[in-house]
Amino acid sequence: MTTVLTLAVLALVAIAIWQMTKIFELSQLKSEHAQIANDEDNKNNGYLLFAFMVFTYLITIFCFWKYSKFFLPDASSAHGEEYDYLMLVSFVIIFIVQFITQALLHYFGYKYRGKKGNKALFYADNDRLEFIWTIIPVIVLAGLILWGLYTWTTIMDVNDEDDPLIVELYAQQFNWTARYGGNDNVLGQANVRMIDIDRANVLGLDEGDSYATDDVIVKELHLPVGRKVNFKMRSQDVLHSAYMPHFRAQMNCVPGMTTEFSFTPIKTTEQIRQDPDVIDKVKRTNAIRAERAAKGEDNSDPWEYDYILLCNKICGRSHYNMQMKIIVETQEEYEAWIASQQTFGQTMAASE
Ligand SMILES: [Cu+2]
Repeated sequence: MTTVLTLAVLALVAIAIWQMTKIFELSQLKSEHAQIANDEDNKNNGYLLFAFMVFTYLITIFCFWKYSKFFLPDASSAHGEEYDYLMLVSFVIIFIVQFITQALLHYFGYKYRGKKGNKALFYADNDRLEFIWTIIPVIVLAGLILWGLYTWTTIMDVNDEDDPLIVELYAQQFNWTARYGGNDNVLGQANVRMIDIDRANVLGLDEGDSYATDDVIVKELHLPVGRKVNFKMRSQDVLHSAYMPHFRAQMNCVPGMTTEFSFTPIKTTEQIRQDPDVIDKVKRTNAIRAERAAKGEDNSDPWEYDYILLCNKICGRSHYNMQMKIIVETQEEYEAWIASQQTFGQTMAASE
């Protein structure tokens, strides 16, 4: 690393000296070798401008064609649809505007390139033109911002309407733990100071709190489809971020406080696996894995598509692997699963 930095510094110093000598030469005003652009240079630069525009358009089209298969599938949460739509409309507008303005910019750069004897036209102002190019962006941007603010406040409104399932997401370097409120759907009090690893009280639940006794602590997040979930996020050590891309959900987990996010899953894991884009992605991935298996390499087991909770704040060395599987299932499947889990009270009793 030090070697790279030293080389970089040396290279930069060399460039600085080279540039300084050039400035010095230019200041000498030797007309023969003066580095002032002539008609030929201007023409070349004009063509290069055009070429650059074609290049940016082509690379954009190429990237869409080649990489759009890596996009996330359609949103699996109720609010996600609106969120995606807002994003799509914003991008379409940006694309149209950038297409027109970049074309004009590069075309005029070419058309009015420097030519000997050419004189710039002095054009004071045009009120109507200025009015048009001010008022249109004002209306479009105001519309987008208002719509965005409305969507934002709707998404960020965490309330207790519609009997939401209460789930705690607990972040620590470098894993996730989930906690359900149990039969009463109320989370018991908890604090990092009450963590007792020896007695398996990994989340620091208050053993004296009757609400905590029936809490269920798990390493895999199960959610019933169609029911609103209110997440309460905590962190044990540093800033983490609970990121559930398929549900268009993300919320920071901050040590010393509880943050919240709420969404309703609308597609089960089984349903998302039937999505054509997902089927295609699984096929491609498993083709790579089959190749690996043939060569006897690691990481070659067939892969199944799953929802996932990721950490989206670089929180330390193993941040990249801080994840938890999310399973969205029917109400019956969910009930069967939660009933098969041990409660906090049972775990504590077992550790006595
Ligand atoms: Cu993290």
